[in-house]
Amino acid sequence: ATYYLEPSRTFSEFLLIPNLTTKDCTPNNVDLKTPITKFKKGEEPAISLNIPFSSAVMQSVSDHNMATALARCGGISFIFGSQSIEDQASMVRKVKEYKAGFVVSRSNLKPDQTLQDVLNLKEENSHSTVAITEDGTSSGKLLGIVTSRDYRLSRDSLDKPISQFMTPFSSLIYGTSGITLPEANDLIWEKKLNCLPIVDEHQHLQHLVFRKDYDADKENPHGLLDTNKSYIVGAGINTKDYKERVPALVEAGVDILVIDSSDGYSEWQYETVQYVKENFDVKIGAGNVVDREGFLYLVKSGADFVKVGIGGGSICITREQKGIGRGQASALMEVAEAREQYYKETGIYVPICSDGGIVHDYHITLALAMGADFVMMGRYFARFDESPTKKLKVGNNFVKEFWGEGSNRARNWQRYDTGGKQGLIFEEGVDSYVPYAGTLKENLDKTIHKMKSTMCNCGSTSIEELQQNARITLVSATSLVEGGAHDVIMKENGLSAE
Ligand code: MZP
Repeated sequence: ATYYLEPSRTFSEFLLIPNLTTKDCTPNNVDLKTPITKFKKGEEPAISLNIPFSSAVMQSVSDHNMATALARCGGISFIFGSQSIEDQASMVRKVKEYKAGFVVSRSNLKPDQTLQDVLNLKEENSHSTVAITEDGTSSGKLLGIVTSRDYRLSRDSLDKPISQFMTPFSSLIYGTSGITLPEANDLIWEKKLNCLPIVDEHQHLQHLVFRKDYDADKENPHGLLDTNKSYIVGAGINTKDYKERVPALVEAGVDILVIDSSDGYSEWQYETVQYVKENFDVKIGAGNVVDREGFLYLVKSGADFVKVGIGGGSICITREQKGIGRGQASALMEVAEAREQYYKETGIYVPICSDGGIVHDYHITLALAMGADFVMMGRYFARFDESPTKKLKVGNNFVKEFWGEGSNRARNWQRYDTGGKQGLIFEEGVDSYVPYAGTLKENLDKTIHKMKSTMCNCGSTSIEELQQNARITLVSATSLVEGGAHDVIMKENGLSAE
């Protein structure tokens, strides 16, 4: 055997040491744009993200709703592959066909219809909003709109008349066809509207522009209005049925694939990447690996990015069950070093994704500083309204369900298959709850602000600068205690002053 006698490390064992912060190094000047597909030195990557976030290839995390919400914020979801090919392709299609507003003439909706009727229509037509008009036609007087926010309403709201949930309009502006998004936004402010209906030359409703659409669009180069482009979306595949699954996903418009596996250092992955590269014009990532050898092997197969991490996921029990894996920070540092060497030797930059084990927001910044180009997270996204799972009340707390792909509930045996009997023979993941945390956008904004602020402390206004300049220190167990509140009586512990 070969021995690695240095212990493998996790993110919590490291801290960043501040560098000089110059006056122009402010959070507003920090750019989080990042490549996710390989590119030659001096060239642009085919796909990059505006924020280095991807949501995990998991049933309890990444469906079409999560994918559109995250793409609007500048990140990407990889829609889970542990479902039928048709269902997965249909989710991809929903993201690609997603429209900001719904043309009501097709629906004949009346204000006394229930919220459930409207949500069903919205879902069927891949629209974010439904407009309700007086006579149920697109040229009729606009009474109000129903937006995705309504998903947060309790289940008993679903039978109530739709009129209770509509956002009323103060007025309808005509002649808005061909208008640009910034112009639309100016009108919204000027006329004090909740949103602006965009109509065509026949005064038929095309889109509804909200203030938040404008912000999201500014952040996302794949925005819908002005350009007619669709949101970017990824999908997970496996090394078993890829010859049937990949054509269906490509047909549905997927932008990028990733092979979803707990251990990617295998000939099955090599063959799958080669097959996709030879037969389709679609990007593909591979993984997961935890060392230099695994990384180079997948790069040789033609992978556009490589995913790093075994056993660090919050719901993962692979290390306990099989005794394989590596501390996430150690795995990432070794793979990042191999990537830098490969870049120097060949002039080809292969992005790496740090997958799993992110617990605190600063872990994301650390992962980037250690060489990741983007992170993949499950637990983080599972907590939000947009994840596909049920929100429940347990005791006094709201929670959302979150289960691993290797749990009995997901039964994603292809992710763990090592060429034996088909089916899940033992579990490598658990079924759990995570604390409910609200909407994706509000949480993401906070996380991003923290990251930008940390990057300023480190004197960096881009991920590339952070990777080059970061100074990272290992911390002792006792300095971890020093890092939290200590030697004070916390007020929430029940003591109150007289
Ligand atoms: P986390 O962000 O929740 O810590 O980790 C999410 C990652 O855990 C996923 O992207 C995937 O790589 C991994 N995962 C998913 N299911 C399992 C399992 O059942 C798992 N063991 O390890």
